[in-house]
This record gives sequence, C-alpha cells and structure tokens, in this order.
Amino acid sequence: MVSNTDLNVAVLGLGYIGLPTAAVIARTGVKVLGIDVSDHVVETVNSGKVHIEEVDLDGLVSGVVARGNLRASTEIQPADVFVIAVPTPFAEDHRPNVGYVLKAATTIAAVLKPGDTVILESTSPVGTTEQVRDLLAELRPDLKLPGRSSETADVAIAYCPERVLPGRILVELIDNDRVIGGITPRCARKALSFYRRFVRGACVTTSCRAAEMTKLTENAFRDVNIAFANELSLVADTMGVDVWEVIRLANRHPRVNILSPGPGVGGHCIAVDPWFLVSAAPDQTPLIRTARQVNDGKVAHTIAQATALIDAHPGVPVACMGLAFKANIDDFRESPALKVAEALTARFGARIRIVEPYADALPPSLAAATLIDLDDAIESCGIMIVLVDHELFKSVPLDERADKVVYDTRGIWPDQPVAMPRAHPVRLAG
Ligand code: SAJ
Repeated sequence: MVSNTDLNVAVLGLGYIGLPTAAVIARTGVKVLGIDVSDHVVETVNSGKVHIEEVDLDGLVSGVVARGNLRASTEIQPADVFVIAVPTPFAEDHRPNVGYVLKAATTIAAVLKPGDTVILESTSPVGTTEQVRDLLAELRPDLKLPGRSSETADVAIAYCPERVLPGRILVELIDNDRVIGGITPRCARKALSFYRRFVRGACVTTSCRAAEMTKLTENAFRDVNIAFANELSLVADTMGVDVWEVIRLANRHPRVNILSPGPGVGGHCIAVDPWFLVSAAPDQTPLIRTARQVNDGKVAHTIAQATALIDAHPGVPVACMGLAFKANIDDFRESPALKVAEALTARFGARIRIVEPYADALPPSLAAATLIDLDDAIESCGIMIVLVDHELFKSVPLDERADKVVYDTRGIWPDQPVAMPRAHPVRLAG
C-alpha cells in the first residue's frame, strides 16, 4: 500500500463536508488539494482560515495548511484519489439536481489516469455513481471504466456517503461506520483501502446503488420519526396535554424511542433527501412524502400559534429565541426558526426582537426586527418564543422567566407555567 505521505488526494467542494474531510485526511500526512469554484473559499483556506463554523475545524485547518498538507485551488491537478463533496440541491418540483456532481466529474476527467480512484460522497439519487462512470467513459474513451466490460478497469469508482452531524463533524468523520459502495466489488475494495487510512469506525462494502439508497434511507428514517413527534405535538395541543411529558413517559417503554417535536425540520439534509426517494418512486412513498409535509406544515402551525399569542398581548415586545436550524450551530440554511421569525417580523415589525448567539447581524429579511442579547430579552420582552434549543437558552432559570408569556416549541423549559395559544387545525404543506 502507498504510504500516506506518497498519496495525493483531491477533494472537490470545500463546504461543510468537503473542508473537514480534506483537513482530516491531510492530518494523516496525505497531501490534499481542495478544489472549490469560489475564489473567496480558496483564499480563506490557503491563509489557514475557515469560511464555515464547525467545532475545532479552525485549529485543524490552520495546522494542516501550515504543514503544507492542505492546499486549495480553483484548478484541478492530477491525484491518486478524487473525493466529490459538492451540493446536490433539489429543484422547485423536488427533483434532485446532480449538476454539480457531473460538473465535478467533468473536472476530474481532465486529469484522470490509470490507477486512480474516484469517490462520490454527496448525497445522491440512486444511479448517480453509474451516471458519473458513464460521463467519465464518454469524456475519457482511452480509459477502461468499471462495470462496462469484463476487462479489469483502469480506475475505481465508488459511492461513500458522508454521515456526519453538524457540530460533531470532526469526531464523526473518524468514528462513524462508513458504507462503501463500489461499481464493482474491486472498486469497493479500492475505496475501502483509502477510508481505512483515517476512519476508526467499521467500513462496510456493498454496491454503489445500495450505498446511495442507504444514505437516503437514513435521513428519511429520521424525517419520518421527527414527523411522528411533530404530529403528536399537534394532537397533544388539541387535547390540552403536555407532549413533552407524554414523550418522556412513552420513552420509558423499552422499545419506544420518540424524537423531539419542534417548529419544523431544517438544514440541508433531512428536509431535502427524503424527496430523492419520493421523486424516484412517487407511488411507493406515501409515508415518506407525508412525513415531509407534516414537518413542513409544522412551520406554518408554529407561525399561526405564535401570531395568536402575540395578538392576544397587544404592544408587548416579543423575543424570538434562535434562528439556527438546530441547537448550538451557526447554520441558518432551511431553518424553520428563521422562517417563523421572518413571518412574525413581517407582521409585527419592531415588536420583534431576535436573540441568536450565533449571529453577528440580522439578515435583510429581518431588517425591521432588532438583534439583542439574552439579558436584554429577559429585561425587555414580555413574550418569549423559543425556536431553537441552544444551550444558552436552556440555562435561563425559572425565576427569570416565570412572569413571561412563553411559547416553547422545543420543550427546553419544562417547568414554565403553561401559556400556549389554542391549537390550530393540522394542515399539510405542499
Ligand atoms: N429535529 C427535530 N427533532 C429531533 C431531531 C431533529 O425537530 O428530534 C430537527 C432539527 O432541529 C433540525 C432538523 O431536524 O431542524 C435536522 O437536524 P438533525 O440533527 O436531525 O440532522 P442534520 O440535518 O444536522 O444531520 C443529518 C444527520 N442524519 C441523521 O441523523 C440520520 C447526519 O448524520 C447526516 O450526515 C446529515 O443529516 C447529512 O448530511 O445528511
């Protein structure tokens, strides 16, 4: 096996997954070139800094850049292993867009040589790895590509989905098990030998199609389970029961493990990936589709509840607690909290105060609101709407909020005297 110091790896896409992946590989002594289309990203990384917030990533990146093991560029160079970690968004009709993946494959085609390995990590619809193979075959007719004939292929192509949780990325990149799907078993074994260099978790090999579907299945599983919790919260509201208590009690059953309701499901994964299954098999996925609709519908429900509460207390300043899509991160993409804050700001204007420890300024959509800190909110706001379960918010003791009107969508203050508006009828989104 080639030693780490003799291996050259190119990581295409230096986002939330690509940059931590590139840095973790570079830490093992491998020479890593990070490719990104953004000059800003490339310059930031080359100066040893990071353009995204992730626990401990800044120190890691500055170290591997200083040692010369990680470098960024907008231009591809030859490498032994290519890792594609670009976004796979979906269009208005929820169909996945694999355009960035195919563009990355086109970039790789220019420098691909016999012996190389190409690994797709981006969450992708089933069949995308084969699509990458077909594109490479078209662009490089001089190379023998896997699965197209019985001859031994010149290059290996595999799919290995990332599974890391924002906020724990550097730990989970090393410790999580990995599913490695090859176009052929030989491809899978080649990719396996690469992941073994830096992954401590078990690495399991399979076909690329099974690996692609596994990734979508994991996120659809979580979405369906959150939808169950969100639906329960609507039922409990209607019945005047505390959903958090019900879930706590039900979870004492040895085979019940209900997740937490919230103001909706955000982020760029759980709210997106289930649609890849639905759009591939619309007639077979009523449950997965409905879960998406229940979770999206929870945003509108939260807005309606909060609006009713604010209307019932004219003139009282309102603290919207949190904008991030989940606790303790600075990521606001697809954030239900942000959507709720936007709707309330559009309606109530300057009455809305935002508390978000992870934001330095408010986005233009919240221009009419004010960003204040937690102490100011406790002092000045009679209504508190908890949208994110940041640790900072959990630490507010009851005596500092006992006299507030609270709408706690995350269940962080179980001791709060109840002050919820009446439930609204369930509406499915989309
Ligand atoms: N949420 C709830 N209730 C819960 C759990 C989550 O409302 O009980 C909400 C969160 O507040 C957030 C959204 O769901 O708005 C998603 O958060 P998350 O923590 O469930 O997931 P992500 O999007 O940060 O990361 C997920 C993870 N997938 C699974 O847990 C199956 C991660 O391992 C994946 O790598 C990531 O998606 C991805 O990139 O696909």
